[in-house]
Amino acid sequence: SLEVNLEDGGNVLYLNKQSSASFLSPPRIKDEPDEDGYYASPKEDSKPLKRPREEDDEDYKPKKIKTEDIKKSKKRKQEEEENGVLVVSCRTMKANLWEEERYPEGIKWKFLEHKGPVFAPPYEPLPENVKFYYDGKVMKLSPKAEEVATFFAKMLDHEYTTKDIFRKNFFKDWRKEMTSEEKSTITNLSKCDFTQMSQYFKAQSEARKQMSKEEKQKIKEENERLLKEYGFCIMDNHKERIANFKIEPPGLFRGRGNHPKMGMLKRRIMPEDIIINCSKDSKVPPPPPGHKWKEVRHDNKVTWLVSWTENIQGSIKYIMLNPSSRIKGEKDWQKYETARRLKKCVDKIRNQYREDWKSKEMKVRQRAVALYFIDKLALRAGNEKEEGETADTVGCCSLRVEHINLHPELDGQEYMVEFDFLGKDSIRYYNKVPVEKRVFKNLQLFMENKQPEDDLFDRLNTSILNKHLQDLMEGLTAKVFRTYNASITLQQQLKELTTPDDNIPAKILSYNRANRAVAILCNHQRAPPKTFEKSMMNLQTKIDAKKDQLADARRELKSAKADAKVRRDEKSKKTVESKKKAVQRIEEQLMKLEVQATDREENKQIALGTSKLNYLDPRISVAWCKKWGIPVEKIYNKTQREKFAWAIDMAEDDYEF
Ligand SMILES: *[C@@H]1O[C@H](CO)[C@@H](O)[C@H](O)[C@H]1NC(C)=O
Ligand SMILES: *[C@@H]1O[C@H](CO)[C@@H](O)[C@H](O)[C@H]1NC(C)=O
Ligand SMILES: *[C@@H]1O[C@H](CO)[C@@H](O)[C@H](O)[C@H]1NC(C)=O
Ligand SMILES: *[C@@H]1O[C@H](CO)[C@@H](O)[C@H](O)[C@H]1NC(C)=O
Ligand SMILES: CC(=O)N[C@H]1CO[C@H](CO)[C@@H](O)[C@@H]1O
Repeated sequence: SLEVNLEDGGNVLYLNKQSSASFLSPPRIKDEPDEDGYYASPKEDSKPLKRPREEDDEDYKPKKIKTEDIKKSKKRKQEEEENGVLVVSCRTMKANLWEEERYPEGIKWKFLEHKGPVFAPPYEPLPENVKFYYDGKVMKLSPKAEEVATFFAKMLDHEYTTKDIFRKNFFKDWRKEMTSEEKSTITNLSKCDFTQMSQYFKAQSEARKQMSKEEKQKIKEENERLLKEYGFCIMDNHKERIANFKIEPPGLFRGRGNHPKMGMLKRRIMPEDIIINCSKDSKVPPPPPGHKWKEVRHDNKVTWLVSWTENIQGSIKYIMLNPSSRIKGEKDWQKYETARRLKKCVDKIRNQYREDWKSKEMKVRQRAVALYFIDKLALRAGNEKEEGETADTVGCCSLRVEHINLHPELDGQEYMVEFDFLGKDSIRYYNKVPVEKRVFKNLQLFMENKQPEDDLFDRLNTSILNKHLQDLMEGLTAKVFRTYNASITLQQQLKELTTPDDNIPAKILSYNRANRAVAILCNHQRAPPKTFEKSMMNLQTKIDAKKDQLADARRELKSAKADAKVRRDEKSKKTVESKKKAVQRIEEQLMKLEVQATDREENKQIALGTSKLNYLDPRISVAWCKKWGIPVEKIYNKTQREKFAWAIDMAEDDYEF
């Protein structure tokens, strides 16, 4: 029997328990002969997997990519040099990547020395005149209880503090910090009045904004001192920047979305929580006076310098090197080299999975359809949850029947699959895509006799899929498909969208458009920033003012011209020239503003950062900049330039992904 759900305009078909897939097929294809045997059920080769909820594919560590690639590149460089091809100078990162001594598999360093972390400043009690009230009466809190109360007070204007879960978690953890007397008095959070505290912190942050130049300079100097002392380590023969040498201060956990742990107390990290990693022959950093490290170890198979376990999720936190460091840069470089290898064998892989759609084994068919989704839709393999994240997010392998709807025909297209599920970071993935007939039919088959909450791919899990990917190509993971597709798409888009005669702002607009095409592909959407409307309005005001200015300038030019016609002297000729220039200049400024507005509007709901940082081979962008004479600063900010230092050094203007 067939149930038609009319709520969605009658478009969506839900199968009930007994329904068979063939009901769903449109008459046109229903009775078609099955030329390849794919319409009949494949062999029941195995029972559906019993599996725990999905694991993270980040955890899946493919075999390392080896030095051969590096050597090959080096050889190619050499050949080019010998053939008289101009080779740009090798600077730091390049030199590091190619020339440096390689260590045996798994060894990350031989010497490591650093100063340990910088701890959050100790708690400073509130001044006497800042009062806390309980049930209308002033109450002096003990230092520990007061500290935790200030965390809440600082967030008072935030929506979080109105959320039930947040309040409940906070109150529970806060009570743990109270004296027994406080505990017996303070029993109802709604009776707590944090207003004075909140006002005090607001006044403080206001005061910080009003600081004098000298005071600001002092803070800056102190930060620079800390950076100089703690911000660098010696790893082998290099002085490297450390990414996050300051430990986060305590506070209340926020979490993304409706995280069940929001509001819980994020404890202060003490030296006794800290594991130090450094080499045996280095100077071990001394713990702060009166304290001890939890442990000092000498593990050169890892790249972290300091680690501890945070109390909310129980996850391990690390202090690592800056992305610009040799180790990070090399990893990044390898990632894109892997994606470039995929480019060479992707056709073969595609042919293979298309064959597998017809397999006699259910397992193989499911794998092949999943692979098709990963390739075509850039879906993630498993659900990469944030550590401890409990939201119901899924990836390709963990898709459930309820996450897709099949439409034999929709929007004038055949074999449409409608996806609707929460992906990584609880971002909704909604997409309607036409798929190949075989994929469609297989999906019907996979959904047969299943409940909405059943697994779509019941004979597949992330490890099986990842293992298969490894067999197809060394180092291949679902992510590599994304990286490959994103990078190649960027390259194509840049070629298509860049107009040689455009000026720099227009070229940058094209670059951003190419970037957006990729971000859309990767589903990197975002809610429009809160400040969006306001900043758009400001920009519009500027544009309007510029237009008025232009009109004035044009009027002046016109009258100068009229004047020159009458007088016909050198002076009025010069005036016309300068008025002409003024008009041109204002026109350019106006255009720049208009381009900016277009860019911002188009960017409203797209987060460019993620793909820029994680999926796009930076050499493509750098090469584009070099080719068109665009300063790299226009497309990468400082952080990004540090991360991509290796690419900025390496890529030439004709680099091809
Ligand atoms: C995935 O399935 C395979 C085969 O049944 C099994 O050996 C493996 O433990 C499963 N992995 C996970 C993480 O469930
Ligand atoms: C907590 O205090 C609020 C405000 O005074 C009150 O409305 C609420 O009923 C109290 N809750 C309990 C459980 O006493
Ligand atoms: C990249 O993904 C898109 C979206 O599925 C697809 O249309 C395109 O063909 C892919 N490009 C390559 C080169 O794989
Ligand atoms: C650079 O841009 C990224 C977003 O891609 C942002 O997170 C970072 O703070 C920016 N850094 C600087 C120095 O502006
Ligand atoms: C993972 C780990 O703990 N590795 C090493 C850390 O350092 C100690 C002390 O040198 C070693 O015993 C561990 O094997």
